[in-house]
Amino acid sequence: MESKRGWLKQSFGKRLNALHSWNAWIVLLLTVTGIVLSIGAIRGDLGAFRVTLKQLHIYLGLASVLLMVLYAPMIRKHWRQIRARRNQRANLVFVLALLIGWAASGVILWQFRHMPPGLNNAALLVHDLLTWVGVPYAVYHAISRSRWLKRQQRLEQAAASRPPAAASVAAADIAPVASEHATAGRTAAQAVIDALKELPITRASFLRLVAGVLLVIAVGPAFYRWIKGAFDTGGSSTAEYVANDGNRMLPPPAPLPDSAAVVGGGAKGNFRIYTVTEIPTFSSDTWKFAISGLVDKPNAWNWEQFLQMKRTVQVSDFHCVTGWSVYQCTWEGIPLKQLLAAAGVQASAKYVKFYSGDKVYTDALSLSQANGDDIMVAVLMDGKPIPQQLGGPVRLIVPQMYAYKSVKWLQGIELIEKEHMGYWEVRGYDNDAWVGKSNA
Ligand SMILES: Nc1nc2c(c(=O)[nH]1)N[C@H]1C(S)=C(S)[C@@H](COP(=O)(O)O)O[C@H]1N2
Ligand SMILES: [Mo]
Repeated sequence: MESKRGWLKQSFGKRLNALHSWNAWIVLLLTVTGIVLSIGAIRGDLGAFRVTLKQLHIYLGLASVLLMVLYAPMIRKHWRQIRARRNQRANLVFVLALLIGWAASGVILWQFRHMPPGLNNAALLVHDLLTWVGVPYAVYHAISRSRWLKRQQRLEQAAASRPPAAASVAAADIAPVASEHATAGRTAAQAVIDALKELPITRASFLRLVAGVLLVIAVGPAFYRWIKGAFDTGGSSTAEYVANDGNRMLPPPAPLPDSAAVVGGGAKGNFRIYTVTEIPTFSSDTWKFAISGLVDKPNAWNWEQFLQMKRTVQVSDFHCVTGWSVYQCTWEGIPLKQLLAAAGVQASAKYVKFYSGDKVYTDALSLSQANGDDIMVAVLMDGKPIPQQLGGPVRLIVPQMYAYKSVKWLQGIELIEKEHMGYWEVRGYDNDAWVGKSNA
């Protein structure tokens, strides 16, 4: 309350300046934390840091909302103040649109558990798009409004308003008693010269232009690639992963009729490739799959033996906890239920632990979760062998849970008695990963 009164006691201009610089700092910090969050590398060694960083990013976002709340009662007066400055008005509208868009999509992503996956997907797209546009704009804004550039502009204005000293001295020297005709001629000639001396654009606006062009060159290509991927719902990058698969698994798995016909109609959307290690490469010469632990019949398979197990086909959606989804994937594989039944789960077993061939990533389900009908040890997607980027040759699919449960490069299943916390769960993700189930 005290500080609120203090805030209102300040002059309008002072408050405006304070909001402006707070906003600048918070946008800068949001940019840095946001960009670091989007870097794949921090999924590895810095995994736990990632969860903390996301929390920090959310707090900063809330601070940005608070600034907008403080600014709201001032907006009318501010708008009137800058009535004559079209650039400033345009800047204000643009910046407010950016901040509101970031905040609205950010709140959805923050509260993803209470939101339908489709909305999360849209929010992530908007959040990313605004970042691609807004961050270069903020950099441009910072450069073009920098003190240094402002000083350049002032110097130029001062120079322009000064009389051309050299020219008048010269005129006085050469023609101390000029005829009227000569004076008129001289004035006309000087006007031509003066016009030639006038720069078509000022130095300051030239520097602004250079900064703008450099920024477009710097981010343009990456932005274009992002746009192409983000708005392509036909899974073109998925097709690319299939075409460039580094795994050598022979023979390739022969798809069942439903799989070959792609009964789901083809996955809608693109997967983002996530890994906490280098992407591993597998060959059927050495690849093995095993189920062990508290089971009556532990078993290990090589690729050829593994392919002899009975498979089924299912169509399901795939949701990542960071907001993106891929819809209607046609998966073919061995239902986990079937594997568990064949292995003979012992009464003491309570959890099913999954091991990735990357030797780092693990996750687990309770036995009752693991017996869900749609949980699959998948070998094909949309009729094609799962490529290494997407977790092939074999990955787990748990459609109704966030995809951090869907272990890529699955090679081991172990029945255990005590609960196991997976890679991301240890680093702060919720062990309860049901999609859309809100748990406050
Ligand atoms: N081995 C392994 N499995 C993993 C992950 C991983 O990093 N390593 N990431 C998980 C997460 S968080 C998601 S969203 C999905 C991503 O699958 P994709 O890379 O095929 O899109 O894989 C899950 N399984
Ligand atoms: Mo994820």
